[in-house]
Amino acid sequence: MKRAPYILAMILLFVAACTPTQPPQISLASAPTIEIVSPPSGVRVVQGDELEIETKSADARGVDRVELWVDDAIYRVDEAGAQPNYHVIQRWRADTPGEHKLRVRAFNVDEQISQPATIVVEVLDPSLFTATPTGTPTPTGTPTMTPPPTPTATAPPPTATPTQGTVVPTATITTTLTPTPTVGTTPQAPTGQSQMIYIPAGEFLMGSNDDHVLQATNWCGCGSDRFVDELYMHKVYVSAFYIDKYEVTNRQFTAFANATGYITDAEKKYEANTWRTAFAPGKEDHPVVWMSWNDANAYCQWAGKRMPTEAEWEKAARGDDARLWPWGNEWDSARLNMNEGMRGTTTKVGSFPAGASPYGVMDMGGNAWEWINDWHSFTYYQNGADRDRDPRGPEGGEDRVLRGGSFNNDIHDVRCANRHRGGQMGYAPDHGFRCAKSAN
Ligand SMILES: [Ca+2]
Ligand SMILES: [Ca+2]
Repeated sequence: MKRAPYILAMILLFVAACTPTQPPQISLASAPTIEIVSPPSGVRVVQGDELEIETKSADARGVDRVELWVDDAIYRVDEAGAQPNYHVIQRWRADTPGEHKLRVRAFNVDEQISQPATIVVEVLDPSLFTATPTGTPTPTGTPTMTPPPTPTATAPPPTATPTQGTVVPTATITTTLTPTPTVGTTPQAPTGQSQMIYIPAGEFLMGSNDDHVLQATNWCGCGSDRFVDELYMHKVYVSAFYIDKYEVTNRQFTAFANATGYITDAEKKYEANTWRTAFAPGKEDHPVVWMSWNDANAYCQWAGKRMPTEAEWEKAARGDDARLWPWGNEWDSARLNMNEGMRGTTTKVGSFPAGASPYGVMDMGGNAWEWINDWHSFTYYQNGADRDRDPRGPEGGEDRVLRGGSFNNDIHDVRCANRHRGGQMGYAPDHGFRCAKSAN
């Protein structure tokens, strides 16, 4: 039977000749894209400075994460959480003088990888700038070296504008002083006012146990590194506080912007998309999105409130029985706005009363991600000395926390215990917030 392989080969050749070859661009075109918006390649920084690397990535199926590589070693990874368009500002400390190659690449939810975007950064020895003038020209003679780009991350976060003093008293806060759950009641559409819900003092179970993390990892089909920051479940005492019943809406943010002239981080960067472009007619009572942590902080201060701590947010979302989602432990995608609903956008706040938390707080799962006051740390649940009583997060960090998932996200992202993170100047089409207030 020597002829059989020969005949088979002829058939294959014939089929190959008749079948048009697939152009390789097909697979490339379906991969995510990424670009480095700033700094430009060739930028010079002084050793010890932090450099901000701003990237934009896109993929129709959702960008899953962005990796920053420095000189062929991975430096950091940012979770995008299935964003069609992901904007992130990563920071790199320039500790070693010389030329460094910085590369970023994006992964989509199907683990397809973008072509990397690369820049070269020159890190300058600080002694060049501290040396006493000797009258001789500096070796390089480039006067542009002296003012290195100062990372704006070290600038203090914008505080409420000077008009705050006159504005605050007019902020309308109707506080619902009902400590009893209001589950199942028809949500009252906010009309520029902000209802708050009282969360009584007491302990609750914060974080996840190993089973929860394993379950989330299985749903996700990803690595458990995405969930290990939820470990371990621990008892936390939280003093009484109020939290907004709804995410802050376009209507409310408009009142703030009109009263103060506040410009969001996305607007400062002349983004094509901002909260204003997302605010289509009819979306007055949708959560305001494209928000950065700074934007959320400025609004909450203006409203005479503050951002919630991570412990406050999680307690308001899941009560004291360690449930997975605000309504309980039975998955039901009809109880919230997440990606199984295929909406691709926000919904009016309070549209899912069956998804209310035990205290009656709305949209704690899905709709918009919510910025949290605290810095993010992977180990804070494990090693914070004061974590068990009104924890306020680590003293500092690179990222702030986001909670709750959005219309873009999956079953594992919208769990009450899920923690997400982002630089405080970063924003995205599904990043919003709500405010809180201490009860005393
Ligand atoms: Ca939400
Ligand atoms: Ca997470």
